[in-house]
Amino acid sequence: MPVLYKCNASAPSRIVLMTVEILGIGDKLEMRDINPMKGENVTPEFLKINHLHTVPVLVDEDLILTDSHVIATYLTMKYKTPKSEELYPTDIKLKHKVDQMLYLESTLMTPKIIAVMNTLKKGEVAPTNEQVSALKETYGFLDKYLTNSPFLASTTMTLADVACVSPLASLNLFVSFDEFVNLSKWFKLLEKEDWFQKINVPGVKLFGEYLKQFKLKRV
Ligand SMILES: N[C@@H](CCC(=O)N[C@@H](CS)C(=O)NCC(=O)O)C(=O)O
Repeated sequence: MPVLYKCNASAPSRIVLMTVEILGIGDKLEMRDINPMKGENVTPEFLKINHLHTVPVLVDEDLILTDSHVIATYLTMKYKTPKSEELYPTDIKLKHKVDQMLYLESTLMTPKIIAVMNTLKKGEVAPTNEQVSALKETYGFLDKYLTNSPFLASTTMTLADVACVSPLASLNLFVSFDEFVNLSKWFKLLEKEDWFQKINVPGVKLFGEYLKQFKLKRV
């Protein structure tokens, strides 16, 4: 049985966990918790599996995948469920629109969580002005994609939405996205979903509890 190493508080892990939930394949994977906030990602045993010391990681026999987006697309393609085609379309153009948003998440969203966390760990109580501006720029980018479309890459929900809503819920603890009307509307729509309530809500709550020690001032 493939093993998924994950941390519920971490946005990249939640991308995979929400995908698993939507596909309904929780019984096909063995879940193992690795908490980077407790240093469990830098033990010799875990480094043997992923020398990048990040979660999530999927181990499927001889295959080790160490990126949330790749794990999510892999699982969607490996376990063909009635949701697979909609989540990650095989149509070449649609598929690449989804991929494009996965890369956008990977480059513009999760790295901002890490940057703000590094600032907080240095003793600051809020993101820097530059981080706030950059974050609002990213919120604006997403908002624009949603001007004429209810979802980020297609007319229906895809992995693009799942991948972006996960870090957005964490980033929202640092800088509110309330002023971005399309983004807020889209978030509220996804928030109603069972998979969001089951995975994202408790995961973000855990992250929020971890943040308490930094006396964070939300912008
Ligand atoms: N691009 C990776 C990023 C994963 C990542 O940065 N995970 C963080 C948790 S949010 C982590 O494990 N950090 C621990 C570390 O870098 O030492 C993905 O999408 O899977």
